[in-house]
Amino acid sequence: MYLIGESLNVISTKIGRAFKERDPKPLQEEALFQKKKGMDYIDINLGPAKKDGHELMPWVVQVVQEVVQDIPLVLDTSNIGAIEAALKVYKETPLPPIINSIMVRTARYEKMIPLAAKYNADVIALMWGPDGLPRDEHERGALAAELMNALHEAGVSSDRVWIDGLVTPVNIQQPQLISLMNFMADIHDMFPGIKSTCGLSNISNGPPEHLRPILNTTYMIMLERYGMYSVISDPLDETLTEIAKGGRMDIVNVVYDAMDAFYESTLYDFSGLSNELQGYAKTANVIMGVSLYSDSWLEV
Ligand code: THG
Repeated sequence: MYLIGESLNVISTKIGRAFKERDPKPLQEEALFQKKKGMDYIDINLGPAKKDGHELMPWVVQVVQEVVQDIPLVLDTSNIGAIEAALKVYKETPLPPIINSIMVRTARYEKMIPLAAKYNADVIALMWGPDGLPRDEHERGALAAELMNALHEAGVSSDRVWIDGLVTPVNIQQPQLISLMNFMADIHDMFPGIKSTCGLSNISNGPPEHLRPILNTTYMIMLERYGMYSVISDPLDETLTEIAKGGRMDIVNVVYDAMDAFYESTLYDFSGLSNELQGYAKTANVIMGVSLYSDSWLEV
């Protein structure tokens, strides 16, 4: 599982201030920190950046590339001009940069796809359509077909595309999490060679802060079983990173057992497990809708 660090992000107070004051130091420290933590890519998230994105994004890219040359960057903003300005100054990395993201809206993708072709960038194809969030895996599939068709026509091959089926918060849209798993099960057959990613931490947007890591990690394990290629994740979460790199098979196996019980409609008796492992089994059950979500799901 490849990891894309999420925390070079305008919503962090420290990073937001550094963006505004054009202070390179916190950004370079963050980039070096993410490298040390084993991130394979660094997501540079400006948010909408409507006013000055076209100046800010290339500046941030240059500042980060002064200290980290071997990690490819993910350009995360809805400001198309900002993305093009950054691609113009981008210093070549062993793997290409990624445009984050192209939505399934004609007027936008017609402008963005040529950028990917011109600058040889990979793209994240976000399954966000004209009506917003797709309702189920069939709508996700239809959106993917439309966007992939446009990408292929422009000469962007499937292996340059990272499909993002959209992760939603567990406390308000739990059924969508199953829909995303079903979508992941099909997408790699629909478009051989395609890559995939997602904003993993979206799942725990809302639940209490201290419970976010177990939700993020459990869902990552579930998605990886369906072929998820990468996740945008929190570099501070060491257990998550360890599992992404192949460690903690004890946790992985418990989540798999909970999934198998769900698909076989049997009851998973995890009472003999350690407290830690029981927590992962309970969390898997909440994600699959076997148990109802509440902020105290680990205690029941
Ligand atoms: N898909 C794609 N790109 C994305 C997303 C996606 N980019 C943005 C987002 N979703 C993924 N990145 C984040 C970054 C931070 C958080 C969640 C997702 C987050 N941060 C903490 C918070 O808000 O509480 C901490 C912020 C802080 O440091 O203060 O939750 O879905 N393609």
